[in-house]
Amino acid sequence: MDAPLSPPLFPALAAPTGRPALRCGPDALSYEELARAAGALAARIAGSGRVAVWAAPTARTAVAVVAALLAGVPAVPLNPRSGERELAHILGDSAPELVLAGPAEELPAPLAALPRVDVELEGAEAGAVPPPAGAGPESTALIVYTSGTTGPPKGVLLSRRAVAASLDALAEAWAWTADDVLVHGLPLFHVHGLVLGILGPLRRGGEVRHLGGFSAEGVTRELASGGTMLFGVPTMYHRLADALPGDPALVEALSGARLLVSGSAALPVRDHERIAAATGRTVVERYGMSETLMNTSVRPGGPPRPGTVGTPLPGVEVRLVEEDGSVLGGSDGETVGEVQVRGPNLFSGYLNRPDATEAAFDGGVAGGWFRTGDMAVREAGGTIRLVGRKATDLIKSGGYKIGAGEIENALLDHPGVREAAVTGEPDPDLGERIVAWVVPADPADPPADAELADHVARLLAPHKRPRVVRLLDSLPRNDLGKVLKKRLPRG
Ligand code: MCA
Ligand code: AMP
Repeated sequence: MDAPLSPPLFPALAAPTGRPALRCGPDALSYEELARAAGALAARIAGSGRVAVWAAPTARTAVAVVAALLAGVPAVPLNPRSGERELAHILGDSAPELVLAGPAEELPAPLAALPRVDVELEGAEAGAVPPPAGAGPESTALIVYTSGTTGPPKGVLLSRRAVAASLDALAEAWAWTADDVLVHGLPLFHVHGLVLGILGPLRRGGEVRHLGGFSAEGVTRELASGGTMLFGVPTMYHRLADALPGDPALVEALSGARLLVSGSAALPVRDHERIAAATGRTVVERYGMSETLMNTSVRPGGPPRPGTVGTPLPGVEVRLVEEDGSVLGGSDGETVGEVQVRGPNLFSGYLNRPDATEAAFDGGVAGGWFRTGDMAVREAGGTIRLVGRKATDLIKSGGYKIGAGEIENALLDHPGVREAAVTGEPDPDLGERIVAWVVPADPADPPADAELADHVARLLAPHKRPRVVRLLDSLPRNDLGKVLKKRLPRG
């Protein structure tokens, strides 16, 4: 018997109207126009294997991803600033058959070797959308790459079921409807900007306005002209909080929004307070992960809970597990356990990494509980407060998750570097900044800080570059030669 076909991810595209769907810079598409553009592209790529999407912050990226989903073809969003090593890894691992990109985009060498399909904003006939041949709820919708502590990033397989379940749970928790107009300037190659920020409003039949890039002016302009919701990472809210005192138009714009949502990292209580004091609005925090999509959220309209990530979303089970494996029962607000998650929002595994998939679940995949690596306490009423991470080798900078090992390997490839260790240290803007501890090959002629930053940006991505470089004569190591990062001198 054939597997059941997936219900449509975008009901509003099945019987499209002239309502606005998407706006980014000069490009604006109604649902009718989106159905035509994405439908025409879906018809071209239907039946192909995975497609890579050059995920520039443009309307064409949204059209490309929607087209892949309509065609039932897995999409691999690529950071257009990926360095050569990162890009080579992702292409080698995910083996896309095609690359979808705007006609004006210049693609780097390894991508130029793939057949390319230009993403156009004008489509031919309405109703050209083919049924997604064989795409059931468990079919892969997206493959999103995420860093681990060591080694290159892993491809997270997100099914159509997971995407639909998570977006619908958020809709219920936030009363998110077709009347909402979402504003954001997030990158479009991760879950936050792409799944929540583009697919979210389109699944609801509402509108998204992407800023092209984040700026306080863009936020002001779009919220003041009909935007109802804002999504951002804490760095963006920090920058808005900094701007508020001198910017009455921004104050008015944020005050008028229905919902301000922060996620991807912790929003410091001080920024919560600065925004609430200036605008009267409480920023709502939600907690998720590439592998789990969204797990918990503070509920709008409830008591403000700065510093917490709220309660589990509908359909999501969350438990806290202590070091000895026992499941925490109470809500004492003190006992710390690892956050483990079960529900329809979970990923289907890491691409080509059955070992890593098995290890990511408590007792293996069969148990169903995904180990997030985040440490938390449970407060009265079941509210989760995140207090840290199990792995100190994962850095969250600007809302991006970055593995220390990946950067160390890149640094060691520089001829001027003999030894390298990478840590994160607190940063008021980025949350954490990447610090490279380097033993130079030639102490008399160490590489310049900017040279090392450029080297990492070129191999991996600009957001993975060290913001600070500290030179040492040697790295502190134990008897077995393992680097003792806790013993690095404080900056
Ligand atoms: C700087 N640049 C360079 C170099 N230095 N380029 C090449 N080589 C260099 N050495 C360029 C950058 O590309 C960029 O260009 C500009 O200079 C500034 O870069 P940077 O300093 O890194 O940016 P920033 O101003 O610090 O960015 C802050 C930010 C950004 C806008 C908040 O960090 C951001 O977009 N964060 C979002 C992260 C996110 O979406 N995370 C979601 C994953 P240009 O100015 O032209 O761009 S987490 C997730 O999905 C889970 C599920 C969740 O819970 O949400
Ligand atoms: P990523 O793997 O890039 O998807 O990042 C997921 C990680 O981001 C989670 O495991 C958390 O550590 C962190 N995160 C996401 N949302 C929040 C939040 N609201 N508060 C604190 N940390 C968060």
